[in-house]
Amino acid sequence: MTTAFYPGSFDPLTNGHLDVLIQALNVAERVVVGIGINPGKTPMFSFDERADLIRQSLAEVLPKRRDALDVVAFEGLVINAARAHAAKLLIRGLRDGTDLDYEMQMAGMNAQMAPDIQTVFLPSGVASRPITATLVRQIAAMGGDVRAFVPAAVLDALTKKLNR
Ligand code: COD
Repeated sequence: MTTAFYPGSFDPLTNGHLDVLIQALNVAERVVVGIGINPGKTPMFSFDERADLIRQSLAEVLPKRRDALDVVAFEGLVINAARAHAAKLLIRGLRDGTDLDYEMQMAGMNAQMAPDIQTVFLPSGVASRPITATLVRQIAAMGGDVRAFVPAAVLDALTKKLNR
Protein backbone atom coordinates (compact mmCIF):
# COMPACT_ATOMS: atom_id res chain seq x y z
CA MET A 1 0.00 0.00 0.00
CA THR A 2 1.38 3.43 -0.97
CA THR A 3 1.18 5.95 1.84
CA ALA A 4 1.65 9.69 1.27
CA PHE A 5 2.34 12.27 3.97
CA TYR A 6 0.80 15.72 3.37
CA PRO A 7 2.16 18.24 5.91
CA GLY A 8 0.86 21.73 6.57
CA SER A 9 -0.70 24.10 9.05
CA PHE A 10 -4.27 23.79 7.70
CA ASP A 11 -5.40 26.71 9.90
CA PRO A 12 -8.01 26.32 8.53
CA LEU A 13 -8.31 23.93 5.56
CA THR A 14 -8.96 25.90 2.34
CA ASN A 15 -10.24 24.82 -1.06
CA GLY A 16 -6.57 24.90 -2.16
CA HIS A 17 -5.55 22.39 0.52
CA LEU A 18 -8.59 20.22 -0.31
CA ASP A 19 -7.80 20.25 -4.02
CA VAL A 20 -4.28 18.97 -3.28
CA LEU A 21 -5.61 16.35 -0.83
CA ILE A 22 -7.99 14.98 -3.48
CA GLN A 23 -5.12 14.82 -5.99
CA ALA A 24 -2.95 13.07 -3.39
CA LEU A 25 -5.62 10.39 -3.00
CA ASN A 26 -5.30 9.79 -6.76
CA VAL A 27 -1.59 8.97 -6.41
CA ALA A 28 -1.59 7.15 -3.06
CA GLU A 29 -3.85 4.53 -1.50
CA ARG A 30 -3.59 6.17 1.93
CA VAL A 31 -2.89 9.81 2.79
CA VAL A 32 -1.73 10.92 6.22
CA VAL A 33 -2.34 14.64 6.70
CA GLY A 34 0.23 15.97 9.18
CA ILE A 35 -0.76 19.10 11.06
CA GLY A 36 2.49 20.83 12.05
CA ILE A 37 2.41 22.01 15.65
CA ASN A 38 4.50 25.10 16.35
CA PRO A 39 4.62 25.63 20.14
CA GLY A 40 5.55 29.29 19.59
CA LYS A 41 2.41 30.09 17.57
CA THR A 42 -1.24 30.30 18.61
CA PRO A 43 -3.37 28.98 15.78
CA MET A 44 -6.93 30.14 15.13
CA PHE A 45 -8.19 26.54 15.29
CA SER A 46 -6.99 23.85 17.72
CA PHE A 47 -5.51 20.61 16.41
CA ASP A 48 -8.80 18.76 17.07
CA GLU A 49 -10.83 21.42 15.28
CA ARG A 50 -8.50 21.43 12.26
CA ALA A 51 -8.47 17.63 12.11
CA ASP A 52 -12.29 17.44 12.26
CA LEU A 53 -12.64 20.05 9.51
CA ILE A 54 -10.27 18.11 7.25
CA ARG A 55 -12.16 14.83 7.83
CA GLN A 56 -15.60 16.44 7.38
CA SER A 57 -14.57 18.33 4.24
CA LEU A 58 -13.12 15.25 2.56
CA ALA A 59 -16.15 13.13 3.53
CA GLU A 60 -18.34 15.77 1.86
CA VAL A 61 -16.62 15.61 -1.54
CA LEU A 62 -15.15 12.09 -1.59
CA PRO A 63 -17.15 9.93 0.86
CA LYS A 64 -15.82 6.67 -0.60
CA ARG A 65 -12.23 7.61 0.29
CA ARG A 66 -12.82 8.84 3.84
CA ASP A 67 -11.19 5.70 5.28
CA ALA A 68 -8.05 6.35 3.22
CA LEU A 69 -7.37 9.50 5.28
CA ASP A 70 -5.59 9.81 8.61
CA VAL A 71 -4.95 13.13 10.33
CA VAL A 72 -2.07 13.38 12.81
CA ALA A 73 -0.14 16.08 14.67
CA PHE A 74 3.62 16.40 14.35
CA GLU A 75 6.49 18.57 15.56
CA GLY A 76 9.94 18.91 14.02
CA LEU A 77 11.20 17.61 10.72
CA VAL A 78 8.64 16.61 8.11
CA ILE A 79 10.76 13.66 6.96
CA ASN A 80 10.80 12.19 10.48
CA ALA A 81 7.02 12.47 10.70
CA ALA A 82 6.63 10.95 7.22
CA ARG A 83 8.84 8.01 8.25
CA ALA A 84 6.99 7.55 11.54
CA HIS A 85 3.81 7.03 9.49
CA ALA A 86 5.49 4.71 6.95
CA ALA A 87 5.02 7.20 4.10
CA LYS A 88 7.14 6.90 0.97
CA LEU A 89 5.64 9.99 -0.70
CA LEU A 90 5.76 13.56 0.60
CA ILE A 91 3.02 15.74 -0.88
CA ARG A 92 3.43 19.49 -1.43
CA GLY A 93 1.00 21.78 -3.26
CA LEU A 94 2.27 24.36 -5.74
CA ARG A 95 0.52 27.65 -6.37
CA ASP A 96 3.09 29.63 -8.34
CA GLY A 97 6.75 30.21 -9.07
CA THR A 98 7.39 31.56 -5.57
CA ASP A 99 6.13 28.30 -4.06
CA LEU A 100 8.23 26.37 -6.57
CA ASP A 101 11.51 28.11 -5.66
CA TYR A 102 11.01 27.49 -1.95
CA GLU A 103 9.64 23.97 -2.37
CA MET A 104 12.53 22.98 -4.66
CA GLN A 105 15.01 23.91 -1.92
CA MET A 106 13.11 21.91 0.69
CA ALA A 107 12.64 18.96 -1.66
CA GLY A 108 16.35 18.95 -2.44
CA MET A 109 17.44 19.02 1.17
CA ASN A 110 14.80 16.50 2.23
CA ALA A 111 15.97 14.18 -0.57
CA GLN A 112 19.52 14.29 0.76
CA MET A 113 18.40 13.62 4.33
CA ALA A 114 15.81 11.00 3.35
CA PRO A 115 16.47 9.42 -0.07
CA ASP A 116 13.78 6.84 0.70
CA ILE A 117 11.04 9.51 0.66
CA GLN A 118 9.93 10.97 -2.68
CA THR A 119 8.56 14.54 -2.79
CA VAL A 120 5.57 14.87 -5.12
CA PHE A 121 4.48 18.37 -6.21
CA LEU A 122 0.79 18.72 -7.04
CA PRO A 123 -0.42 21.83 -8.90
CA SER A 124 -3.21 24.00 -7.62
CA GLY A 125 -6.45 24.02 -9.57
CA VAL A 126 -7.06 27.31 -11.40
CA ALA A 127 -9.82 28.43 -9.04
CA SER A 128 -7.89 27.67 -5.86
CA ARG A 129 -4.49 29.05 -6.96
CA PRO A 130 -4.67 32.41 -5.15
CA ILE A 131 -6.03 31.03 -1.87
CA THR A 132 -3.98 31.12 1.32
CA ALA A 133 -5.21 30.26 4.82
CA THR A 134 -3.61 33.45 6.16
CA LEU A 135 -5.70 35.63 3.84
CA VAL A 136 -8.83 33.58 4.54
CA ARG A 137 -8.40 34.23 8.29
CA GLN A 138 -7.77 37.93 7.62
CA ILE A 139 -10.76 38.41 5.30
CA ALA A 140 -13.08 36.50 7.66
CA ALA A 141 -11.88 38.49 10.70
CA MET A 142 -12.65 41.72 8.82
CA GLY A 143 -16.17 40.59 7.98
CA GLY A 144 -15.49 39.62 4.35
CA ASP A 145 -17.16 36.75 2.52
CA VAL A 146 -14.87 33.70 2.26
CA ARG A 147 -17.38 31.16 0.93
CA ALA A 148 -15.56 30.92 -2.42
CA PHE A 149 -12.34 29.95 -0.67
CA VAL A 150 -13.22 27.29 1.91
CA PRO A 151 -15.32 24.12 2.20
CA ALA A 152 -18.79 24.50 3.77
CA ALA A 153 -17.75 22.97 7.12
CA VAL A 154 -14.90 25.48 7.41
CA LEU A 155 -17.17 28.41 6.55
CA ASP A 156 -19.51 27.29 9.31
CA ALA A 157 -16.65 26.93 11.81
CA LEU A 158 -15.25 30.37 10.91
CA THR A 159 -18.67 31.97 11.34
CA LYS A 160 -19.06 30.35 14.78
CA LYS A 161 -15.51 31.17 15.86
CA LEU A 162 -15.95 34.82 14.89
CA ASN A 163 -19.39 34.90 16.55
CA ARG A 164 -21.39 35.89 13.51
N1 COD B 1 -3.18 25.56 -3.73
C1 COD B 1 -2.34 24.49 -3.70
N2 COD B 1 -1.63 24.12 -2.63
C2 COD B 1 -1.77 24.87 -1.53
C3 COD B 1 -2.63 25.99 -1.47
C4 COD B 1 -3.35 26.34 -2.66
N3 COD B 1 -4.16 27.39 -2.73
N4 COD B 1 -2.56 26.52 -0.22
C5 COD B 1 -1.67 25.76 0.45
N5 COD B 1 -1.20 24.78 -0.34
C6 COD B 1 -0.23 23.75 -0.02
C7 COD B 1 1.11 24.35 0.37
O1 COD B 1 1.90 24.61 -0.77
C8 COD B 1 1.66 23.23 1.20
O2 COD B 1 2.21 22.21 0.38
C9 COD B 1 0.44 22.66 1.91
O3 COD B 1 -0.68 23.03 1.12
C10 COD B 1 0.26 23.18 3.34
O4 COD B 1 0.20 24.59 3.34
P1 COD B 1 0.12 25.42 4.72
O5 COD B 1 0.26 26.85 4.35
O6 COD B 1 -1.07 25.00 5.50
O7 COD B 1 1.36 24.91 5.58
P2 COD B 1 2.91 25.26 5.37
O8 COD B 1 3.31 25.08 3.95
O9 COD B 1 3.20 26.56 6.02
O10 COD B 1 3.63 24.09 6.19
C11 COD B 1 3.65 24.05 7.60
C12 COD B 1 4.75 23.07 8.01
C13 COD B 1 4.67 22.81 9.49
C14 COD B 1 4.55 21.76 7.29
C15 COD B 1 6.08 23.76 7.60
O11 COD B 1 6.37 24.78 8.49
C16 COD B 1 7.21 22.82 7.42
O12 COD B 1 7.37 22.29 6.34
N6 COD B 1 7.98 22.53 8.45
C17 COD B 1 9.04 21.63 8.15
C18 COD B 1 10.19 21.63 8.98
C19 COD B 1 11.23 20.85 8.17
O13 COD B 1 11.11 19.66 7.95
N7 COD B 1 12.26 21.59 7.74
C20 COD B 1 13.30 21.05 6.90
C21 COD B 1 12.97 21.18 5.43
S1 COD B 1 14.36 20.96 4.42
